[in-house]
Amino acid sequence: MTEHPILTETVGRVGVITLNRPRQLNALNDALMDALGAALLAFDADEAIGVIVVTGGPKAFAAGADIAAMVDWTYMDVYRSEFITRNWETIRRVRKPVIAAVAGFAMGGGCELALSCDIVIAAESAKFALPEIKLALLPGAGGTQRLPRAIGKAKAMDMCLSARTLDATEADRYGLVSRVVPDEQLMATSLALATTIAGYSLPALMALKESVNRAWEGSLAEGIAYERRELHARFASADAHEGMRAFLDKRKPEFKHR
Ligand code: CO8
Repeated sequence: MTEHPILTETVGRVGVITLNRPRQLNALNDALMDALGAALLAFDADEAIGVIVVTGGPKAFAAGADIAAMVDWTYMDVYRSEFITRNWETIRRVRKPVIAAVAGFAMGGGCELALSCDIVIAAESAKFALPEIKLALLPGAGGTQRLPRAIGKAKAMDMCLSARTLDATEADRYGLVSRVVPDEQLMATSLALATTIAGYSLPALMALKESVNRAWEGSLAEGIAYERRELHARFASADAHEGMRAFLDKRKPEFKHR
C-alpha cells in the first residue's frame, strides 16, 4: 500500500497538515505538492477552520525538491509541466494565516516552503539552508526573492552562494523564523498560537495578511517568474544532472564548468 504523502487533522479551528515522506526526509515530489496544495485549499475553504499549521517530522520538515524525481528531467520536461508554478502558486492563494512548525532539516524547497508561510515556529533542532548550488541548481520556489526580503541581501547571499546551514538560533537572530522552542514543545506552541489567532475575526485576519504581504512583495511576481526560468534552464546543463546524480550515488560531483 502506498503511503499518503501528507496527513491532515483538525484541532478545534486549526487545520494541521503533516508532510509524510519520512524515509525521503519529506522530499517534495509532485504527489506531495499536489496533496499539500489540495489540503491547503480545502482548509482555506472550510468555514470551521481559522488557521492552518504545516509541519513535518522530527528529523525533517522537508529536505527540498525530490532529487531522485528531478535527476533526469530536461529543460523541456520542466518547462512543459510548469514545474513549481503548478503547485507553489497554490500556497500564495491561501488567504487564512499559515504557520510552519519546523523541526529538523528545512533545506532547499523545504526552506522555501517555510519562507512561504506567514509565521515560522522553529524547534531547537531546526536547520535551514538553500543548498541548491551544490547541485548546480538554484532555489526555484521563491527562495532568491523571499530570503533577501526576510534576512537582508548580505546574509541571503552568504546562505545561497555558500550553501551553508543555519541552526535555529542563527535563523532566529537573522529573522528567518518567528521564534524558537524546545522540540518537545513545537506542536503545543504552534497549536496554541494558531488557536489564539483562529479566535480573531477571520475577515480581519485575511485583510491583515494581505496587507502585510503587500508590504514585502512589491515586484516579487516578476522576481519569481525570472527565478523559475533560470531554474528551468539549469535542466539544460550537464552540471545539474551531474550534481543530482552524484548526490543519489553518494559521491562528490564532477562539474564540467567551474
Ligand atoms: N530528494 C530526494 N531524496 C532525498 C532528499 C532530496 N532532496 N534529501 C534526502 N533524501 C533521501 C536520501 O537520498 C536518503 O535516501 P536513502 O536512504 O535511500 O539513501 C534519505 O533521504 C536520507 O537522507 P540522508 O541519508 O542523506 O540523511 P542525512 O541525515 O545523512 O542528511 C541531509 C540529511 C543533509 C538533509 C541530506 O539528505 C541532504 O543534503 N539532502 C539534500 C538537500 C538538498 O540538496 N536540497 C535541495 C534540493 S533541490 C531543491 O530543493 C530545488 C528547489 C526547487 C523548488 C522546490 C520544488 C518542489
